[in-house]
Amino acid sequence: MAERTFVLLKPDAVQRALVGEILGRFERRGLKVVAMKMLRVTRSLGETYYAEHKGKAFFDPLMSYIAAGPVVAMVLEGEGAVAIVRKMMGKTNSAEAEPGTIRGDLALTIGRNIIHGSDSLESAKREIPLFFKPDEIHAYARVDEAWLRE
Ligand code: D4T
Repeated sequence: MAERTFVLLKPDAVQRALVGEILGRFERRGLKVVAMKMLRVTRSLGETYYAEHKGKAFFDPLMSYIAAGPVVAMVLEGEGAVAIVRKMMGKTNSAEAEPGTIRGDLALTIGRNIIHGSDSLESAKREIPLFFKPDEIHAYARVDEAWLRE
């Protein structure tokens, strides 16, 4: 069954011009982009999004990092999308991420790990509405193929 996952390309991914590189990996794998936008994460959105980490030592640096510049948010669709994206990203701590993964190839530290992807279907269901209204998500099957062929 096709499922949807939430992916956020963090400010350093955008600033380092890695959006195309990362997006290309997901597209080549066969995942469909069904929603995408560039935005700034406000303090209030950041606190809601990372609510589970409030009170931890890394929370304030994490807030500054996520709000430091524009991010690219997206919803990816495909069979097993949640687990596949997590596997493609590699470990949260980029220093331990395997070569071949996004973090293992493109990032060095846990504090600048360039990307987020939902860790479960439940997380995806919580995160997607924080960033997208229902009418901003475009079911791939609804694309008018006749029009594209002309
Ligand atoms: P995100 O949410 O960025 O995809 O990360 P993960 O889902 O892989 O990991 P997480 O929730 O445990 O961490 C959220 C975010 O906080 C940063 N972080 C985390 C940090 O700077 N220092 C730390 O010790 C931890 C645990 C990195 C990711």
